[in-house]
Amino acid sequence: DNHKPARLFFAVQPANTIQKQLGNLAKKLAIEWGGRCIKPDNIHLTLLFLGETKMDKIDLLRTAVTNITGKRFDLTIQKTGFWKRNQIIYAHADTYPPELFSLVDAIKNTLRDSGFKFDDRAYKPHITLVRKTTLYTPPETLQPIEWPVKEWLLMQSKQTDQGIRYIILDRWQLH
Ligand code: 2AM
Repeated sequence: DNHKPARLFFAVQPANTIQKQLGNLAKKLAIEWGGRCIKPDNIHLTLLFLGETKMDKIDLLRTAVTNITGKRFDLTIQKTGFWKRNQIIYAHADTYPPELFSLVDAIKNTLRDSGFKFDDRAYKPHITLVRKTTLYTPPETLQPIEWPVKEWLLMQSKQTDQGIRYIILDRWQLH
């Protein structure tokens, strides 16, 4: 159904091994602190949240971003944090490479030029691990996780009987 909006976002996803590692950490933290852990398959780092987008806009969206040339970068995930306001425990890095912010800026600029509307608040990179936690005292000391980022994705968030599922709609390589 082309007129039914889809919940879309751009993101990067780590290899399965890293998803499992972070997924296990999420499970452990949810048991310790309460809340709902993110399933390993759903572990990701959002670049830009678009929200409800009409399916017939997706081709335009793809075309708009296809000429973005981003550079590869490495992330080192070594910490956990807590946002009391939205009740999430997340994993994050001490510092993020400029290539990540350049990619996010390029996506935002391109989409703005193409007339798309999106949340334009400052980008705060984070990997959500647990939702609906009311109290958490970070940080959890992690063995640093090295994540080489080689591609970025357009994803759809779907509500299913088994909970939220993410579907990859398109992917672009970094160089
Ligand atoms: P979150 O994990 O901090 O909730 C899919 O929902 C992805 O888009 C999640 O990574 C989510 O971040 C992110 N996102 C960003 N802005 C959002 C918003 N206004 N509503 C829901 N998800 C949002």
